[in-house]
Amino acid sequence: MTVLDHRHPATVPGWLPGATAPRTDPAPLLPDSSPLRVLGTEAQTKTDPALLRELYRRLVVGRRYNQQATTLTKQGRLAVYPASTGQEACEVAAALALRPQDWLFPSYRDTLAVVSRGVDPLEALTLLRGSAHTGYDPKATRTAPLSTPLATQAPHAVGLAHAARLAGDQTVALAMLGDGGTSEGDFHEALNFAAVLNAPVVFLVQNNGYAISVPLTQQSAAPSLAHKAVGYGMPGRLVDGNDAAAMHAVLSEAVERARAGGGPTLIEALTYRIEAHTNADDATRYREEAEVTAWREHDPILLMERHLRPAGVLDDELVREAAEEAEALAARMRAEFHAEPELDPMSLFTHVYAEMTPQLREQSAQLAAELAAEAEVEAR
Ligand SMILES: Cc1ncc(C[n+]2csc(CCOP(=O)(O)OP(=O)(O)O)c2C)c(N)n1
Repeated sequence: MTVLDHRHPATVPGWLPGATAPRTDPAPLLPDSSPLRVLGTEAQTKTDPALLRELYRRLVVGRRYNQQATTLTKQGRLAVYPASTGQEACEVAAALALRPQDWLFPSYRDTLAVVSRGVDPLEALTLLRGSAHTGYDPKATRTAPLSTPLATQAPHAVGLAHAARLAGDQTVALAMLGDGGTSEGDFHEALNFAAVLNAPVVFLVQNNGYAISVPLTQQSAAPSLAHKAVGYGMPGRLVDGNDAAAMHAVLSEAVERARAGGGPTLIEALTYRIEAHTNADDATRYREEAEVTAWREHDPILLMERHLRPAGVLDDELVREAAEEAEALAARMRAEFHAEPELDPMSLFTHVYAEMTPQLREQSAQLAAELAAEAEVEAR
């Protein structure tokens, strides 16, 4: 069998010969009409308590990581930080669902998934400090650089997954995107190739309601983003993105299905970006406070506390341990980010064009003059 073999026999009896007949019964690919939940349902009782505790611990540490990184932007220690506050369940479940040999393809909002995978926080945030470098070794960590151009990481993930399958190894690639990213051509091309090639790749779309200030209603008229999977011939899954146990269940199932040769899955996680888009954005200009308040009540950590306490899975000791670990991480971030990053502002102009444009030459001369003037003042 080659990877290009048609997998689905023609399903329309009596249709003309050739490959034009519909090849897939869409029903099994359709997402559920309501998002999957585990916490507070029968499924919670069947979930390994050790996994639930681990998810809780990572959520608490992840929340503190988000808070500390946001504070570092206010102190000028980080140039920009797109916080995943409120979306931590997606981030930590993504990291936990992968095996060490798998590859993660994150977007700029997914540093927590990268850190939760084991990459050093300082290294994971290098790019967001203003460096042109990724900070961590993608090959050693099996983690692609944070992608700022929307959805470009999706075809990269498909290419890597397809190559791994051809090489006969057991690697799965997970691409993380936002709802806005699903309007990009790269997203569609990636899904199409992934399904046609039966590549071992999972697409996780965190639908946090907004692409900066653009609400989803102005982005897509589809019944859900998960429905988009059907048109490409892969299953779509709809999940409560703030339910860490549900996120872990859906992601693990999709990752292991891909590993077993079952092909790609598109997962839409319904979640909410509690903070502004980045520290450079004012979210009060495009959304109501009541909306934020409602989502704060559906917070991923709160949800776990609400459902795991009565079940006896979460106790004071774990709450204290998680809080201590979170504070230790925050203290380490404060200490390590204290030093100024070694950046050469003039490097802004290198590797942009083989030959600089007249405008860039002018701007580069202007910056060089400003830096020289600054140095002269400092030398006095
Ligand atoms: C190809 C491309 N076009 C435009 C932008 C500018 N841009 C940066 S973030 C963003 C919104 C993305 O929203 P979404 O995909 O929902 O992700 P979120 O920020 O909510 O995580 C846009 C349009 C970009 N980074 N890349």
